[in-house]
Amino acid sequence: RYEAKEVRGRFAARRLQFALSERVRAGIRSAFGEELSAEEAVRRIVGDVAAGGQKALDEWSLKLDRHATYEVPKREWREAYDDLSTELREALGIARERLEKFHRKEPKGGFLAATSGGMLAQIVRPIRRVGAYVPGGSAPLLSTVLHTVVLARVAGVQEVIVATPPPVHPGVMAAAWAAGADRLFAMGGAQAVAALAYGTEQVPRVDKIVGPGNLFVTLAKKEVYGVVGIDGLAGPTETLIVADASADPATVAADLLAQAEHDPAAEPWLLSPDAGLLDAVAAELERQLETLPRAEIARAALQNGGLVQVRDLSSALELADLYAPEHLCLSVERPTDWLGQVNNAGGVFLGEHSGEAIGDYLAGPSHVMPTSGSARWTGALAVRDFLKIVPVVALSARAAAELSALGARLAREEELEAHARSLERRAGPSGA
Ligand code: HSO
Ligand code: ZN
Repeated sequence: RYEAKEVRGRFAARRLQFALSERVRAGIRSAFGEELSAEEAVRRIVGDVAAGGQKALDEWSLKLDRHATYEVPKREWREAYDDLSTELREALGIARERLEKFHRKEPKGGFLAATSGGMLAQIVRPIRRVGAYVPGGSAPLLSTVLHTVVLARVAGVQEVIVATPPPVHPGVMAAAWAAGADRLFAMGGAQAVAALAYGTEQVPRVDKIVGPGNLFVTLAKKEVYGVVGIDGLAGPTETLIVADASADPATVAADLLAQAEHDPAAEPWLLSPDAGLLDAVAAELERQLETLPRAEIARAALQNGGLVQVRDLSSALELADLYAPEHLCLSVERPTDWLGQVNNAGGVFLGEHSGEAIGDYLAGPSHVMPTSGSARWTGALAVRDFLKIVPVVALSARAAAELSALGARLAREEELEAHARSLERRAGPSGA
């Protein structure tokens, strides 16, 4: 329980952090035989796989995941899909359709501007081969397969490769089938990211890696950026709920716990001007935790977030903007009225009906959203993340003549004589 002034500084200073738990520290010690930072451990794994290919990938996988890597043949995905209950197949199918429908609405065209001076255009091309990382350690996030692969498919990516830690949960295979992925590799962690970035004898090298992951996956994405593209760096998940007296405390508590159960490092926050609501939610949290299977994780996560008493909704929105949450949920009387005040959020969930957990599965937008304050400069995963914008220049002789003389002036000011001469060859009868 906090006052607004107690969290303001924290919200403003927040950034992606790579804090190591004692468990992870011990894991590194036993795998490397020495005390290493996570960054150094990841650098070694990535370097090894870059140089050693498949053999290095398998060795690191055996050492860290206690499983060899393998490719799951498509036949097995289909079997896994066929083995699902009719109800589950229906849910997957509708989730896929709704993702597709939503993301097809995204603009993905270029433009063409024809003038007497010729033609200028932007053409848009899909990235050729993409790797989607799907976390598997803490929970088999089969929805994440849909929430990455479907967008790549809508963008027109030629080949979509899914990587997920071994052993692969059948639900993840089934989701790969439902989403229409091309290949599925049982490989996880930094070694999987390195394999996707550099390629191995079995894993083809991709052009961009998307999707969330743990500390090692995230550090590896940072390490291979430049060799391949990445969508961003994901930290622990987070939700910030702004609620007023009209909110149902049990629903608010349930929403906070839904996010909290992801990760002991998750951050669930509730901001409200209503002290009564904060008390009621606190009581509800305790009550609901009693029967939650992942209560231990959720309890730890609740320590990272908190219930914050604010002066009014306007100051709640201001604090929310400072925090730049992955999910911003407005459980207030007239939620739409506040949308104009929102600048920094991965996704916005308006009103009590728009539960964030619905967004996790089948509202429509991808649930891959910016965390750790990166909503200040980037948005949720979109079809655009799988597209490249390529400008095209096609000038007429007349336009070239006009522009070249001007260009030559600028080139000489930059002390680039070869540029000036190249320009002047096109500068018309008086120029050349
Ligand atoms: N809330 C997660 C996504 C997810 N939840 C997948 C359940 N499954 C992303 O913030
Ligand atoms: Zn979730």
